[in-house]
Amino acid sequence: MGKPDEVKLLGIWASPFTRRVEMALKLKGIPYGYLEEDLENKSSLLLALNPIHKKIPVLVHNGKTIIESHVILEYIDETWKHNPILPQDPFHRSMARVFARLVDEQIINVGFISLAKTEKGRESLVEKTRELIKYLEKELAGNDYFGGKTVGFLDLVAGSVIPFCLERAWEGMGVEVITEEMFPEYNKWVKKLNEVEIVVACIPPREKHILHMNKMGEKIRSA
Ligand SMILES: N[C@@H](CCC(=O)N[C@@H](CS)C(=O)NCC(=O)O)C(=O)O
Repeated sequence: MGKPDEVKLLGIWASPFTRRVEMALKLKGIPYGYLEEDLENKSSLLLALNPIHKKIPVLVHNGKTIIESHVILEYIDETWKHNPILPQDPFHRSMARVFARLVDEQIINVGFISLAKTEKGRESLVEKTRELIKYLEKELAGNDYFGGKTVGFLDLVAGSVIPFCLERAWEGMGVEVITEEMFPEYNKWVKKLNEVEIVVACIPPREKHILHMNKMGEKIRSA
Protein backbone atom coordinates (compact mmCIF):
# COMPACT_ATOMS: atom_id res chain seq x y z
CA MET A 1 0.00 0.00 0.00
CA GLY A 2 1.27 3.51 -0.90
CA LYS A 3 1.46 6.48 1.41
CA PRO A 4 -1.93 7.95 2.33
CA ASP A 5 -2.99 11.02 0.37
CA GLU A 6 -2.33 14.35 1.97
CA VAL A 7 -5.13 16.77 1.12
CA LYS A 8 -5.42 20.34 2.33
CA LEU A 9 -8.01 22.96 1.44
CA LEU A 10 -7.64 26.70 1.93
CA GLY A 11 -10.94 28.53 1.92
CA ILE A 12 -13.39 30.73 3.73
CA TRP A 13 -16.61 29.64 5.37
CA ALA A 14 -18.95 31.91 3.39
CA SER A 15 -17.43 31.30 -0.06
CA PRO A 16 -19.58 29.23 -2.45
CA PHE A 17 -16.38 28.36 -4.33
CA THR A 18 -14.95 26.79 -1.18
CA ARG A 19 -18.23 25.13 -0.18
CA ARG A 20 -18.48 23.25 -3.49
CA VAL A 21 -14.96 21.86 -3.14
CA GLU A 22 -15.72 20.62 0.37
CA MET A 23 -18.90 18.99 -0.98
CA ALA A 24 -16.85 17.19 -3.64
CA LEU A 25 -14.27 15.94 -1.12
CA LYS A 26 -17.05 14.66 1.12
CA LEU A 27 -18.84 13.06 -1.84
CA LYS A 28 -15.66 11.10 -2.53
CA GLY A 29 -15.04 10.42 1.16
CA ILE A 30 -11.55 11.96 1.01
CA PRO A 31 -10.13 13.01 4.39
CA TYR A 32 -8.71 16.55 4.26
CA GLY A 33 -7.41 19.31 6.43
CA TYR A 34 -9.14 22.68 6.23
CA LEU A 35 -7.45 26.07 6.67
CA GLU A 36 -9.72 29.08 7.09
CA GLU A 37 -8.24 32.14 5.35
CA ASP A 38 -8.71 35.80 6.19
CA LEU A 39 -9.20 37.65 2.93
CA GLU A 40 -8.60 41.03 4.62
CA ASN A 41 -5.19 39.77 5.61
CA LYS A 42 -4.20 36.97 3.26
CA SER A 43 -1.76 34.41 4.65
CA SER A 44 1.71 34.08 3.15
CA LEU A 45 0.75 30.48 2.40
CA LEU A 46 -2.17 31.59 0.19
CA LEU A 47 -0.02 34.17 -1.62
CA ALA A 48 2.69 31.58 -2.19
CA LEU A 49 0.26 28.90 -3.40
CA ASN A 50 -1.90 31.11 -5.64
CA PRO A 51 0.29 34.01 -6.76
CA ILE A 52 -1.72 34.36 -9.99
CA HIS A 53 -5.14 35.17 -8.49
CA LYS A 54 -4.44 35.30 -4.73
CA LYS A 55 -7.87 33.76 -4.25
CA ILE A 56 -9.38 30.85 -2.42
CA PRO A 57 -10.15 27.99 -2.79
CA VAL A 58 -6.79 26.32 -3.14
CA LEU A 59 -6.40 22.54 -2.93
CA VAL A 60 -3.06 21.00 -2.06
CA HIS A 61 -2.77 17.29 -2.87
CA ASN A 62 0.50 15.56 -1.94
CA GLY A 63 2.35 18.86 -2.37
CA LYS A 64 0.68 19.76 -5.70
CA THR A 65 -1.37 22.95 -5.82
CA ILE A 66 -4.64 23.16 -7.71
CA ILE A 67 -6.58 26.43 -8.04
CA GLU A 68 -9.92 27.57 -9.51
CA SER A 69 -12.94 25.72 -8.17
CA HIS A 70 -14.13 24.18 -11.48
CA VAL A 71 -10.62 22.91 -12.14
CA ILE A 72 -10.38 21.60 -8.58
CA LEU A 73 -13.69 19.71 -8.94
CA GLU A 74 -12.47 18.12 -12.16
CA TYR A 75 -9.12 17.27 -10.55
CA ILE A 76 -10.87 15.59 -7.61
CA ASP A 77 -13.10 13.64 -10.00
CA GLU A 78 -10.18 12.45 -12.13
CA THR A 79 -8.00 11.57 -9.15
CA TRP A 80 -10.58 9.61 -7.16
CA LYS A 81 -12.80 7.92 -9.70
CA HIS A 82 -15.50 6.42 -7.45
CA ASN A 83 -18.77 8.34 -6.98
CA PRO A 84 -18.32 10.27 -10.24
CA ILE A 85 -19.04 14.01 -10.18
CA LEU A 86 -19.00 14.86 -13.87
CA PRO A 87 -21.40 13.08 -16.25
CA GLN A 88 -19.86 10.06 -17.96
CA ASP A 89 -21.29 10.92 -21.36
CA PRO A 90 -19.17 13.54 -23.23
CA PHE A 91 -22.19 15.53 -24.42
CA HIS A 92 -23.75 15.69 -20.96
CA ARG A 93 -20.32 16.53 -19.55
CA SER A 94 -19.95 19.42 -21.97
CA MET A 95 -23.44 20.72 -21.10
CA ALA A 96 -22.71 20.54 -17.37
CA ARG A 97 -19.61 22.70 -17.98
CA VAL A 98 -21.59 25.18 -20.09
CA PHE A 99 -24.27 25.61 -17.41
CA ALA A 100 -21.65 25.80 -14.65
CA ARG A 101 -20.12 28.74 -16.53
CA LEU A 102 -23.55 30.33 -16.88
CA VAL A 103 -23.82 30.18 -13.09
CA ASP A 104 -20.33 31.48 -12.30
CA GLU A 105 -19.90 33.98 -15.12
CA GLN A 106 -23.41 35.38 -15.41
CA ILE A 107 -25.88 34.48 -12.66
CA ILE A 108 -23.47 35.24 -9.83
CA ASN A 109 -22.47 38.57 -11.39
CA VAL A 110 -25.99 39.81 -12.01
CA GLY A 111 -26.98 38.55 -8.56
CA PHE A 112 -24.16 40.39 -6.83
CA ILE A 113 -24.70 43.63 -8.74
CA SER A 114 -28.33 43.47 -7.60
CA LEU A 115 -27.04 43.82 -4.02
CA ALA A 116 -25.49 47.13 -4.97
CA LYS A 117 -28.68 48.72 -6.23
CA THR A 118 -31.47 50.54 -4.53
CA GLU A 119 -34.93 49.01 -4.77
CA LYS A 120 -35.80 50.60 -8.10
CA GLY A 121 -32.54 49.75 -9.86
CA ARG A 122 -32.73 46.23 -8.53
CA GLU A 123 -35.89 45.29 -10.45
CA SER A 124 -34.29 44.95 -13.86
CA LEU A 125 -31.40 42.89 -12.43
CA VAL A 126 -33.83 40.58 -10.68
CA GLU A 127 -35.64 40.16 -14.00
CA LYS A 128 -32.34 39.44 -15.73
CA THR A 129 -31.48 36.86 -13.08
CA ARG A 130 -34.85 35.17 -13.64
CA GLU A 131 -34.23 35.04 -17.39
CA LEU A 132 -30.94 33.20 -16.76
CA ILE A 133 -32.41 30.85 -14.17
CA LYS A 134 -35.04 29.78 -16.72
CA TYR A 135 -32.26 27.87 -18.52
CA LEU A 136 -31.58 25.91 -15.34
CA GLU A 137 -35.31 25.33 -14.80
CA LYS A 138 -35.53 23.73 -18.26
CA GLU A 139 -32.46 21.61 -17.61
CA LEU A 140 -33.95 20.26 -14.37
CA ALA A 141 -37.31 19.22 -15.83
CA GLY A 142 -38.02 15.58 -15.02
CA ASN A 143 -34.84 15.14 -12.95
CA ASP A 144 -34.16 15.11 -9.22
CA TYR A 145 -30.78 16.76 -9.77
CA PHE A 146 -28.82 18.17 -12.69
CA GLY A 147 -26.77 15.00 -12.33
CA GLY A 148 -29.96 12.85 -12.75
CA LYS A 149 -30.65 10.66 -9.72
CA THR A 150 -27.58 11.80 -7.77
CA VAL A 151 -25.79 15.11 -7.25
CA GLY A 152 -23.06 15.97 -9.74
CA PHE A 153 -20.85 18.81 -11.00
CA LEU A 154 -23.60 21.30 -11.84
CA ASP A 155 -25.46 20.57 -8.59
CA LEU A 156 -22.34 21.44 -6.62
CA VAL A 157 -21.60 24.57 -8.67
CA ALA A 158 -25.16 25.93 -8.86
CA GLY A 159 -26.16 24.69 -5.40
CA SER A 160 -23.30 26.43 -3.62
CA VAL A 161 -24.04 29.73 -5.39
CA ILE A 162 -27.77 30.14 -5.90
CA PRO A 163 -29.80 28.69 -3.01
CA PHE A 164 -27.04 28.78 -0.41
CA CYS A 165 -25.55 32.17 -1.20
CA LEU A 166 -27.49 34.50 -3.53
CA GLU A 167 -30.93 33.55 -2.22
CA ARG A 168 -29.74 34.23 1.32
CA ALA A 169 -28.52 37.68 0.26
CA TRP A 170 -31.86 38.43 -1.38
CA GLU A 171 -33.71 37.07 1.63
CA GLY A 172 -31.74 39.44 3.87
CA MET A 173 -32.94 42.31 1.67
CA GLY A 174 -36.51 41.03 1.63
CA VAL A 175 -36.51 40.30 -2.11
CA GLU A 176 -38.08 37.12 -3.47
CA VAL A 177 -36.49 36.26 -6.80
CA ILE A 178 -37.02 32.56 -7.51
CA THR A 179 -40.62 31.90 -6.47
CA GLU A 180 -42.29 28.44 -6.41
CA GLU A 181 -44.86 29.58 -9.00
CA MET A 182 -42.29 30.80 -11.46
CA PHE A 183 -39.68 28.09 -10.87
CA PRO A 184 -41.29 24.85 -9.61
CA GLU A 185 -38.46 22.58 -10.84
CA TYR A 186 -35.78 24.76 -9.27
CA ASN A 187 -37.62 24.84 -5.95
CA LYS A 188 -38.12 21.05 -6.01
CA TRP A 189 -34.38 20.71 -6.62
CA VAL A 190 -33.49 22.93 -3.65
CA LYS A 191 -35.70 20.78 -1.41
CA LYS A 192 -33.91 17.65 -2.67
CA LEU A 193 -30.50 19.29 -2.13
CA ASN A 194 -31.48 20.00 1.46
CA GLU A 195 -31.79 16.25 1.97
CA VAL A 196 -28.29 15.44 0.71
CA GLU A 197 -25.93 14.83 3.64
CA ILE A 198 -22.73 16.04 1.96
CA VAL A 199 -24.46 19.23 0.83
CA VAL A 200 -26.04 20.02 4.19
CA ALA A 201 -22.71 19.33 5.92
CA CYS A 202 -21.03 22.06 3.85
CA ILE A 203 -23.48 24.93 3.63
CA PRO A 204 -22.76 27.94 5.87
CA PRO A 205 -24.93 28.36 9.00
CA ARG A 206 -28.04 30.17 7.81
CA GLU A 207 -28.47 33.11 10.23
CA LYS A 208 -24.76 33.92 10.38
CA HIS A 209 -24.61 33.74 6.59
CA ILE A 210 -27.60 36.06 6.05
CA LEU A 211 -25.96 38.62 8.38
CA HIS A 212 -22.70 38.25 6.48
CA MET A 213 -24.41 38.75 3.11
CA ASN A 214 -26.29 41.79 4.51
CA LYS A 215 -23.00 43.34 5.62
CA MET A 216 -21.49 42.59 2.22
CA GLY A 217 -24.46 44.27 0.48
CA GLU A 218 -24.10 47.36 2.72
CA LYS A 219 -20.39 47.51 1.93
CA ILE A 220 -21.04 47.29 -1.83
CA ARG A 221 -23.77 49.95 -1.64
CA SER A 222 -21.64 52.42 0.30
CA ALA A 223 -18.53 51.93 -1.87
N1 LIG B 1 -13.01 31.65 -10.22
C1 LIG B 1 -12.62 31.40 -8.85
C2 LIG B 1 -13.28 32.43 -7.95
C3 LIG B 1 -12.78 32.36 -6.52
C4 LIG B 1 -13.09 33.63 -5.74
O1 LIG B 1 -13.65 34.60 -6.29
N2 LIG B 1 -12.72 33.65 -4.46
C5 LIG B 1 -12.90 34.84 -3.66
C6 LIG B 1 -13.64 34.54 -2.36
S1 LIG B 1 -15.30 34.03 -2.61
C7 LIG B 1 -11.52 35.37 -3.24
O2 LIG B 1 -10.64 34.62 -2.89
N3 LIG B 1 -11.37 36.68 -3.26
C8 LIG B 1 -10.17 37.33 -2.83
C9 LIG B 1 -9.81 38.49 -3.69
O3 LIG B 1 -10.49 38.74 -4.69
O4 LIG B 1 -8.82 39.15 -3.36
C10 LIG B 1 -13.00 29.98 -8.47
O5 LIG B 1 -13.93 29.42 -9.07
O6 LIG B 1 -12.31 29.40 -7.62
